[in-house]
Amino acid sequence: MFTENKYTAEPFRDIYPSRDGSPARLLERIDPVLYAGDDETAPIAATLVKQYREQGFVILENIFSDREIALFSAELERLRRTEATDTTDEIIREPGHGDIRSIFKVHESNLLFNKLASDNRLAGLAQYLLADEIYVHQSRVNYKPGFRGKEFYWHSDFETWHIEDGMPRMRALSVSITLTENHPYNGPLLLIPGSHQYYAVCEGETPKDHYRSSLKQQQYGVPSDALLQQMAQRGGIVSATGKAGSVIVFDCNTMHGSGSNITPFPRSNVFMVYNALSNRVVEPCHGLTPRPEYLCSRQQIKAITPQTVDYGNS
Ligand code: 6CS
Ligand code: FE
Repeated sequence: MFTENKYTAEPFRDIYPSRDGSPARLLERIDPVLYAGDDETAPIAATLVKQYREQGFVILENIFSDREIALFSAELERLRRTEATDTTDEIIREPGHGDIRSIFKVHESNLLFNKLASDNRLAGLAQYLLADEIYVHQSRVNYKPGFRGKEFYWHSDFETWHIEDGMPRMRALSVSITLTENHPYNGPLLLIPGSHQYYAVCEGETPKDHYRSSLKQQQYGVPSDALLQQMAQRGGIVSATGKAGSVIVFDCNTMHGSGSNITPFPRSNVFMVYNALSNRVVEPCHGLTPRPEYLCSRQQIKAITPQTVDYGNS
């Protein structure tokens, strides 16, 4: 599919086409996974860097202390209570009963999570893996409440961020901090090892204001059953279980999702999405209207300086 490049009036080929009427298929990834130099200067063990490069994700245990997790969890509970009746767009509610599903842009709206965004354990690692200055493309807390927390269907974040936000290349990653125990049974993040090496072209046309439905239940920008089966048969499926205080680091293109939570045990995580400054978003694909700032930093792109953060009694 060719689209006009307004600068050169030359058609340029989108190297990661999707939702353009072309058939569902897997394309080879063109971008590197790891932009960093050698593994020896990494802030994490070389074996973990190797795992991230080969699998598209790595689970780091015991990164945040019990006291830090208690602070983050108390803040999540405070937000859940104080935002109970709030109708701002940044708050996404579960379909039906209306429990809070996600709150976006917490790195801007919340002092504690603003500090967390520059925490060296997260931002320093992202800066190493992406080998560039970084900024927060998106942040959110996912509550995945007990009893009725709904699933997040399979998707590649990059496919959405490329098509709907205009993220040019695969030079971004997510970190998910587990605030509650992620058990095998309360809707943990599911990831397909090695899936980051293939770009799953999705069918269908993006509806207007797609985010108003996709953040509750995603139906566009999801892989076909056949492609999902192919990737899962090739790489298997890993359930990112772990104690609170773990950090799941995953590449922007790693296929992932999570099941519903019908247990009494919430599965709450904080997500920070770091994008390389050289990969800042441009216009969305297919002439789509840019998504709101709380989903995609566009007007407020600020480089992050990783630092040691003392959360004190904040
Ligand atoms: O549309 C997005 O940006 C969001 N959707 C999902 C399911 N994952 C990434 C992101 O939070
Ligand atoms: Fe996602």
